Amino acid sequence: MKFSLIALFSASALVSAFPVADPEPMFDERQAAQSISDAMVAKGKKYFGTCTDPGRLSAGSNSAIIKANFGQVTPENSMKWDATESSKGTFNFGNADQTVKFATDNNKLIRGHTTVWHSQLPSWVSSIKDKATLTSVMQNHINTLLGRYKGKIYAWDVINEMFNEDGSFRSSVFYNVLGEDFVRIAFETARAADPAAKLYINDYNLDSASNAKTQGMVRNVKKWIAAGIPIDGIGSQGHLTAGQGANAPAAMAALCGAASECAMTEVDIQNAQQADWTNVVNACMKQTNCVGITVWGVRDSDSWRPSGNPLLFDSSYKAKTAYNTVLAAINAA
Ligand code: 9MR
Repeated sequence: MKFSLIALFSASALVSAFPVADPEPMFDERQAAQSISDAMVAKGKKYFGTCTDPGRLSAGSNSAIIKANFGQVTPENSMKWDATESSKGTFNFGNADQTVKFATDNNKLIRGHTTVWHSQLPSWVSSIKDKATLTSVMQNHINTLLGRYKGKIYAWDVINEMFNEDGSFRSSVFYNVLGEDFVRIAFETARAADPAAKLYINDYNLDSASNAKTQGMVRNVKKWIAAGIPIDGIGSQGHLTAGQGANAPAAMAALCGAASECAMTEVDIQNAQQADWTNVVNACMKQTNCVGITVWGVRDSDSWRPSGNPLLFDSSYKAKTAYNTVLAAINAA
């Protein structure tokens, strides 16, 4: 008796010394009624996805929500150059491996993001001045990333954000040292490294068909594909603000007409009206070669730009009206 009282006391002392987090809400309370990814697949699309990474996966209800409601993940930061090869030839795949493991364990498609990008690029790369060095550095980086996950990645964003707003080529170490040829080098290397992966060129502000940037993307991708460069798809990131969804269907029609497939890759909508979400869904549903939509995060408060609550789940991980609007638009398509 004495012993068990002590045990009881020590157990409660332990509890108060190390308070455990409040139990998570019941599954039914926080989950939306139907998976938007299953709804997409039922309509012939491949997925509805979100970005994530280990820090998110181990926090709150993110894993549970991704498992239940999404069918694809994009590593938000863990596959970027600064995360994977911060010094030349020394690779770090800790977080990327964990994200890939979560996705494959849970049957989620993966969009690899991203190999050639001017941002989050270590200075040892951006300071390279000669063609031969930069070519071999790009080839080694692409080979190492695509090789490591060969056969596990549905699509790679091989090149990210290479256009200016006027449709010309952005000044970056890649363009400045190699000229337009960096596009060929990147895609040919990627194709050889993982022949099964769909190879994408990805960008933002492709949200209206009349944007010079959208037109520059369309014109150049058609030209590159005609020249034999192995580009499979165009990704439109879709970082939108209220009202912009209205232009999405025509923009996707233009982009999807330039490559064998297309996708909306990083969607978030600040201060969205419900019509914006409906329009975004329709923009993909109306193009037979649009394979899927990815939102850039699970809950509003974890967004890279949380103001204007741009995502589908609120800060308490509850599915928002936006989630149900998306679901209804998919089911109605
Ligand atoms: O969401 C990402 C954020 O956590 C990073 O700090 C940021 C750094 O540039 O990148 C964000 O993701 C970007 C994506 O990789 C490419 N398109 C724009 C996204 C939002 O900035």
